[in-house]
Amino acid sequence: MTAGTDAQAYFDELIATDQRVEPRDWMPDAYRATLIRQIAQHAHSEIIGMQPEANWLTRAPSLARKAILLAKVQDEAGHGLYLYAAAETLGVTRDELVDALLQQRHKYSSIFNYPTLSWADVGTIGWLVDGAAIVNQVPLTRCSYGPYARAMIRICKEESFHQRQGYDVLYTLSHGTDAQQKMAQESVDRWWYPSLAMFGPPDKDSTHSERSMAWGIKRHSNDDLRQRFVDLCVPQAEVLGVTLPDPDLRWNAERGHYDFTPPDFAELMAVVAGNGPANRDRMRHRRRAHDQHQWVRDAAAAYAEKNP
Ligand code: BYC
Repeated sequence: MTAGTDAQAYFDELIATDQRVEPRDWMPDAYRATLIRQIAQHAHSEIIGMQPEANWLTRAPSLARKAILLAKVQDEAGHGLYLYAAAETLGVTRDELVDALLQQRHKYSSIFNYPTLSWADVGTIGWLVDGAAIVNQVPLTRCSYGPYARAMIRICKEESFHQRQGYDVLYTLSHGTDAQQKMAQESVDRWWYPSLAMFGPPDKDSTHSERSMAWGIKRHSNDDLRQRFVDLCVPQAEVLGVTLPDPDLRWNAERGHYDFTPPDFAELMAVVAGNGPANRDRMRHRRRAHDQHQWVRDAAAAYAEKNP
């Protein structure tokens, strides 16, 4: 359908009746731009997000742990590829998206700008970072844009497996020797607030939430999802035997939720602006990998040309 009153009415009807918008459908330019922005940021996060865990591949404590971690990191590459493919259905090319990341015109999740200092960080990333991603992304399986919603179904299934492997690593450490318990606790202490910051700025400062929710792209606000995540983590931390590093964390019977200290949003904005502990390393590594693998892209293009 082409642009015009009918096309707009059809789009409005799809959104109002909670149906899916598909690539063939007319959509407002701002809806398309918002989706490209969010899906691309998500894809870049998966690709950059391979680095912190890959740092421990050569030092995994057993063959089984190494094989599991290798599979997880490869899944993340796969998630990036599904998501780039979903973004491409909106009329943008893979090259444009990759360029936008390399030239830092696009963002990726703040969380991947923190370093992985111990083996326990592999467990904590699975538990908290994949855990936060799942809370954020399960509602995106009902996103109004069909290709993104469908990619999310598959990604969330794999991430729930990732989350359990992280939980298992941490559970083993927190029920191990004193040194292992200390390592698990120290890791949780470092990752708690950056994980809470993954949900984005507080609702009052969120640029896109209101419009994205009206379009059925986002289904819940940043603060609502952050609260849901805290409520889920508290009982899990008890089973793990680790403490969440917030002295003000307590059940509020009136609200039916845990009260908690929000993350430092000034730190979030500084990390997003490029000044986190590992931003420069992450981008340097990504650019180097991109350059070193130019030959793969050239070979694939030459093969495609010879075999139309
Ligand atoms: N980090 O208006 P707002 C994974 C930006 S990876 C960086 O609230 P929105 C995994 C935001 O983009 C999964 N930037 O934005 C991989 C916006 O900037 P622009 C990652 C952030 O879009 C490997 C501005 O701040 N998941 O699971 O309504 C290993 C204002 O924010 C952040 C996704 O990407 C941040 N934390 O809501 C392990 C989920 N927060 O674009 C695990 C998909 C905000 O105006 N994305 N910004 O320049 C989303 O759900 C939403 O985009 C967000 C932000 C909730 C992140």
